[in-house]
Amino acid sequence: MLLNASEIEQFDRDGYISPVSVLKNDEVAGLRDQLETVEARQHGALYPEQRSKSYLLFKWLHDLVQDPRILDPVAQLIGSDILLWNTLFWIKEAGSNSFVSWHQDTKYWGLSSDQVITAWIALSDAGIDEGCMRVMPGTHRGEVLSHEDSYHDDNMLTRGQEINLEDKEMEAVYMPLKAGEMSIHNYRLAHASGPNIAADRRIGISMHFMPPDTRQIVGNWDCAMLVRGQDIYSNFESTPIPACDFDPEAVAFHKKASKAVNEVLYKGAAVNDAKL
Ligand SMILES: O=C(O)CCC(=O)C(=O)O
Repeated sequence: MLLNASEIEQFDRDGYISPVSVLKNDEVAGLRDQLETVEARQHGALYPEQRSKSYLLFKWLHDLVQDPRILDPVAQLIGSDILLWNTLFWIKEAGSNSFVSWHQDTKYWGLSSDQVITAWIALSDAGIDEGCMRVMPGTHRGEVLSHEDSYHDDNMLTRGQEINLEDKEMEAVYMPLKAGEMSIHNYRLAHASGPNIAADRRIGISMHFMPPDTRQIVGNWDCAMLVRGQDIYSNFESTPIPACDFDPEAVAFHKKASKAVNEVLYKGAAVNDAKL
């Protein structure tokens, strides 16, 4: 499952790689079933606060983020000492208008490193009709662009933050994925996604990995999970290991962790409409 030299070169030049095969069909079906069983118990949806730092709530996700098929390519890109900062669910229901406006995550996550990367794994097909991600190649090497907060109801981002790319949209590249595949992008790369006009839900999980010398420079406290190698810096508090889904100790920690992420993401915002 290792990346080849031209994929690594593309990642450096363009800021993304897609698709990378990770899970077999039966594995995808098993994970989707675990997620949808929880949703069914909760009247059909995750609660907003369950979208982030969810590897503390779901044992299966805690296991998934340590899968060598995900970590081997990540290690090729950022080195063999790896912290997981966050995971986020990105679920667009069939026929929904949910979208993600053009943005760069560097602007909002409060992380000091240029090397933070997002691995986004599909638990259902995520093609153009399903509203897959689009990226603007090379923007990870430029400035952090100016963002406006729109607070659009259908925008899945916390503040509906948006870069105006106007005439550049033609240069954007779609990253369609089959269920079980992932894309990887640098968190400074401008990215967006459109509505889901297909008949199935689009279920994605983003996993945010960083080298351990990264610091949280906006929030007073933050946590992360060491998924490979060593952390000689201890800039982030280590997260507990959930023994099962909704392990009480991990759930209590998740409350503090997701609140801390929420405070960083909404720092300076006019409105906190608690999308996470
Ligand atoms: O799922 C999407 O469409 C957007 C995801 C995203 O913005 C991210 O993973 O950083």
